[in-house]
Amino acid sequence: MDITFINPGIGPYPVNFQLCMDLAGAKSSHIPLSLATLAALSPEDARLRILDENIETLPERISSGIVALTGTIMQKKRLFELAHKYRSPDTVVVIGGPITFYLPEECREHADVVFVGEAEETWPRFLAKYRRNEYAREYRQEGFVDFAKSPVPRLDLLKCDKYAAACIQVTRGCSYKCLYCDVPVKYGDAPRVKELAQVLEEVENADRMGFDSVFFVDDNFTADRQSANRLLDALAAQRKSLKHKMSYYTQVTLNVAKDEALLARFRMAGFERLFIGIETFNEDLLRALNKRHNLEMDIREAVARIHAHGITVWAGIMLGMESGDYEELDKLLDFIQTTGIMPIQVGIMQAVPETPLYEQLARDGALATLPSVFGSSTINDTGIPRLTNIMYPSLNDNDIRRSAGGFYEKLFHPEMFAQRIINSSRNLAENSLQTPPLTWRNLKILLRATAYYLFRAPAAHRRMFLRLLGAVLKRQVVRLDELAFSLVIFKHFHEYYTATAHRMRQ
Ligand code: B12
Ligand code: SF4
Repeated sequence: MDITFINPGIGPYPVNFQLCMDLAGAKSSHIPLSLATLAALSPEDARLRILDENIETLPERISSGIVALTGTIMQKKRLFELAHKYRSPDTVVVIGGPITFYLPEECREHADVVFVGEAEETWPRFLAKYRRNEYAREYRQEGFVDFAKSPVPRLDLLKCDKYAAACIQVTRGCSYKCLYCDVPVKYGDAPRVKELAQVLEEVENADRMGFDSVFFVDDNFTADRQSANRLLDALAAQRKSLKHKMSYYTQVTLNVAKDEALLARFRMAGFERLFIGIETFNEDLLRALNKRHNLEMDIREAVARIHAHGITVWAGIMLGMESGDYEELDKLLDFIQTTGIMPIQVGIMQAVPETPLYEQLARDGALATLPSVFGSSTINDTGIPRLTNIMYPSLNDNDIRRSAGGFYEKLFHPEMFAQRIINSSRNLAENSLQTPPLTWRNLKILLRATAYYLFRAPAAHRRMFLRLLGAVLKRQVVRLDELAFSLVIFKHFHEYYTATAHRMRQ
């Protein structure tokens, strides 16, 4: 049995860092974890290969066996092109991944078999049937799989040196019910957790394959607080036995700030960054979105506390949650600047099918029909024809475009960015005792970034770089590892959001 797993190419998006991979010394930011997991679920005697168009050129033809494509909605166009290209009497094309949740019919038109949902149970079932040539057209996971049975992903089949970071998934599901979020719907509201020993084995694998950076891809890493504590202690204990000085990051909720012991554990385990859906500083909106866990303590204090543990706060920010919000954009900008959070995903709210928000807006007749555009303005497969599927009574698309475009430009203006780094470092600096030594890899990144900013970047960016260098000399910025990282990602954010702002104005 021949199986070729394929991750279709994708353009730049806010958090795939595609426009700064040259500085990071990689081709793509993260490994395609789903494909490495599916490979581990395939029979031992199968001939397997994983191809990722984001790091390599795909073959013109695949003459036999199974071509297994993964994809998100943003990959739709390329995904379907590849499905057509490889479909033949001797090749069975199958499609799975997040896209099939929302567009199963469209996927069915382009593939021989479609998988909806988690595939730990359905993939082996399909392969057994495939051997006997009696497989179904669709495999749909009913309920949720026993996540403890998800196997150790086959990193050995990936070209690991082409990626900046490995991915490991520890939990699935989240017990909060933010109005706009599809995670509780798709993965359940009772978090399922992988065995601790397996997670440690996955970290060892990543280390062995040469990674020094791991994204724990859980939607809410601390959804099961007890297991999270146990894992963090185990990761801290494991550090010494690893070849690389691992740097970790993940996604959590803002209320982790209430638990100083938990934050200390994150730091001891080697977590450098936490991605948090801050969304807005407007408390009424947070309540309306059922995101009360962001209000369990003062937001500014919560951010400062996380920073004080030497951990950078990466933030998701949502615009356009109600008509009045656009007038508040200057206040939002001030909030972002003074807290020193690093906004990495800034998008206009859209309603994702099956979420409580979607149901509510559908009932109110406030939904525009945009079949495959939802999630946030940054989740779409059609450029930006309309910015949101939510119809606001007092805002039209042009207002949104103007306000959001201007906001992006200010937010990622070099001077604003530099000031933000200095502001966030104020608190990080307090914890300079825990400052990790600059690794050889970070040093190389810093050198590459230095060469870029001095010799190739626009003049305003060079000035930003020199200002930050001055801040290092004055010891306003002490975390050189984080500075290297920020300088790298600025290139991506600036290019991405400036281009988006430009498109919005057209
Ligand atoms: C890690 C991650 C990333 C990483 C790495 C992406 C990568 N290299 O693939 C980074 C940070 C780069 C990223 C970026 C973005 N991401 Co992202 N990301 C995730 C996250 C948190 C985890 C994905 C993961 O690895 N899961 C673990 C694996 C094992 O699970 P899985 O992918 O679901 O695969 C299982 C099944 O789906 C199925 N399956 C998957 N593929 C296939 C294929 C076949 C043939 C079969 C049979 C089965 C199958 O089997 C697997 C095992 O059960 C998900 C959220 C989530 N909970 O899944 C969002 C998610 C995939 N991302 C999303 C988005 C929107 C983005 C961004 C556009 C965000 C932004 N605005 O910039 C960008 C751009 C996307 C890109 N690929 O470049 C959306 C996709 C929406 C959609 N419905 O299509 C998700 C679902 C988040 C959400 N809830 O909205 N992302
Ligand atoms: S937004 Fe985050 S906290 Fe809210 S339900 Fe989704 S995963 Fe959970």
